Amino acid sequence: MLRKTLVLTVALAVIALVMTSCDNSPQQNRSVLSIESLITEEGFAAPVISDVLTNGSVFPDAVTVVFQNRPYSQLIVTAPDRPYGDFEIYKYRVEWESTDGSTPALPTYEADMGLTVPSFKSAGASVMIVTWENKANPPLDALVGANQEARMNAKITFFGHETGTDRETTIQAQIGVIFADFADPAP
Ligand SMILES: [Ca+2]
Repeated sequence: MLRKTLVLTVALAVIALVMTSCDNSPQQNRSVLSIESLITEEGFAAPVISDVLTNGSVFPDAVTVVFQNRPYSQLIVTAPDRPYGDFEIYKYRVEWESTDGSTPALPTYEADMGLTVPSFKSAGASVMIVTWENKANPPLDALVGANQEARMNAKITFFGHETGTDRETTIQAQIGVIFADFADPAP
């Protein structure tokens, strides 16, 4: 009887150990990066209203992303002045998917960025998702002067690492974009 109990206890201990290791932080970082908000330049959640030509000029479109860096576990206590635990975002990639069923997706765009998200804090940046080249070339240039719109989904992947490690961490967000030659504001 005693023996059975002992075996059961050992088995439970093994399960607990396995669960603990599964529960370890993603990629063994001590912090977890999450996206607090992703909004348009006008301050809306979505979609991005992208005018392909505005008063005769082509302008790129950006979104504002805010990241949050919180410790993975309540048990982890890092001194605020310790660099380890901060996140550095150094690159992002925009991949497009057509959602109107006819317009071909824009080419993938990648750019450098430099944003530090301190431990226990939030930090934001403006990132360009639609470039001047995108609007000056097919399929978007065909929308100039046309009474037509194109809809796409921008999947944005941010690349970063926790300070003190080379381990790459990625985090994704997406936002819908409507392209058209919208009415221009008064110049
Ligand atoms: Ca316009």
